[in-house]
Amino acid sequence: MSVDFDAVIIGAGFGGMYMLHRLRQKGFTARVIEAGKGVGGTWYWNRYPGARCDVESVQYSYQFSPELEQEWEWSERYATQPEILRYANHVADRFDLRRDMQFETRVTAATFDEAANLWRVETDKNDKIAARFVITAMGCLSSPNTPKISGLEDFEGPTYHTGNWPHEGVDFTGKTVGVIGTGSSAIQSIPIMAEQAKHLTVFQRTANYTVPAHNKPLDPTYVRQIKASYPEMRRRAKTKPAGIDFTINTASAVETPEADRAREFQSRWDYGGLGFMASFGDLLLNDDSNKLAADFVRTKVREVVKDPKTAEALVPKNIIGCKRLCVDTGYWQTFNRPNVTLVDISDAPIERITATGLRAKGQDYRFDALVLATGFDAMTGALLKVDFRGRGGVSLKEKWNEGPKTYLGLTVVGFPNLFMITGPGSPSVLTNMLPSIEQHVDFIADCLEALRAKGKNVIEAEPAAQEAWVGHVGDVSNITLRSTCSSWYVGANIPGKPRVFMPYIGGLPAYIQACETVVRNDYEGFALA
Ligand code: N01
Repeated sequence: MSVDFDAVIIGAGFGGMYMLHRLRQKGFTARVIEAGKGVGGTWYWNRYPGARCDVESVQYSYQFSPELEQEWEWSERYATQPEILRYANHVADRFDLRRDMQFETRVTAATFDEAANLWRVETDKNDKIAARFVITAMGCLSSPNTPKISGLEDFEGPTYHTGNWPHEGVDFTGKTVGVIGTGSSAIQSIPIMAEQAKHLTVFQRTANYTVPAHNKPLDPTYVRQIKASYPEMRRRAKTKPAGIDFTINTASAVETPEADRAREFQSRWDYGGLGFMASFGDLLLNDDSNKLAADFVRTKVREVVKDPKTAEALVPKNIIGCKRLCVDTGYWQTFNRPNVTLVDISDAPIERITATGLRAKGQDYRFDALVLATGFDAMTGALLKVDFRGRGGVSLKEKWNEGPKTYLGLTVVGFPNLFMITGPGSPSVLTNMLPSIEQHVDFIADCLEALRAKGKNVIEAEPAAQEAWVGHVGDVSNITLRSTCSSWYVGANIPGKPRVFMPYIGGLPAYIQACETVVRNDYEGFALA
């Protein structure tokens, strides 16, 4: 039985683009199917004001091509969404990727044909494609969550979701705006929207931790130094749990003398960014250490926000690092503006959306436009929108009824020849996504090449190997405080979603080692046929 392509790749974000490039280099044929009109994935959809990456631009970039590294010029410490999208388009042009991409098309179903050992892929444009392998590159945060608040359809003004922002932009000048949510997307967009809007009302269910970005234009001397030593920086980054090259202090916060501790927190704060969580080695392991870091940030809120009642509402109450730490520019300062109101809804959910705004805590709020900064059905949401059917016609949805189970976050028992880039059970969202994506793509491309060399055309995870990996992912997550609180990491933001800590928290170096051992032992844990 003939195949149309060796592989169908779903998604033209950073994962899908590099996957196509690597497969071509190895002589495989592939077709990328992408729902959007262009490349970029996350950076194609998340166009809300203020969107930028919380990993520094020189690190949030591909490393597979030294030429690309040298020729691309990042302009700021943290790149904006438009700049990252320009980079994605540059990569697509430079490596001539578009000729194997089909845009404005959604994969709706993929069924494994056991007789022919291939996948039959269907799209919303009525394509029927036969491919030996299917590789998902759909992103971990790509299925926007619109909460089921009653009356949402009654609102007469425009409603925007940060994860699916209009491409032409939105001008809030002279408008009153309501924002639901205070996660990373909200924390980045609220300061910009507040500058434009006549009045901004922010509805906050959970106060969040945020650290200043101290964003700035990149100094040409610094860029020259980075470019002269890119391989060393990338190598160092791969030895760090998050795949980001920053200094990790392994000392315990509680065991460090108070003055030294305060100095460490303050210097991390002054430097800015996600490295704050690396101030001490036990912030996510020891309640008391976590509280010391949390209290440091709580003090900062009170120092910045002038109205004591608003400041207390903005003080985060849960553990620091439970949710992904946010990185902001002027977030708390925004609440000192006369045109911004914070409504604390932590003790009572929004009652309903109305034609003119919303009703919360017995009070009606009116606004012209509503912004939902309400996040995503993370890690499994996009995957389960496709009707994947493996052996015996069993659906992935059924298989993951009690939460996702994978071998290495890459494959699933009963779904031969299906690979996931940054799937649940891989480090993905707990790391710098770019090096994690490249590691997965290289693993998959090498695997396909090894199969070809062996004259095999089917690879499938073995049940015992998957059980062992799922057990390991669970065991390491139980060591950290992160698994003890509610976040999208455990699916807590989606009503009815099984509570499972989805990403692998053992760190990128441990994960790379696990994958390398599997390859060295001739694809241990996989059955080849
Ligand atoms: O989404 P979130 P996000 N009523 O889930 C609230 C990445 N990211 O889009 O916390 C009222 O964090 C919800 O409240 P609560 C990053 O990994 C990266 O902001 O559930 N409120 C919360 O405040 C991040 O972690 C960058 O109580 C409701 C908010 O909506 C991830 O994307 C930038 C509600 C959702 O916050 C997701 O961030 C942006 C309801 N019914 C995002 N339902 C970078 O810098 C939800 N909420 C790379």
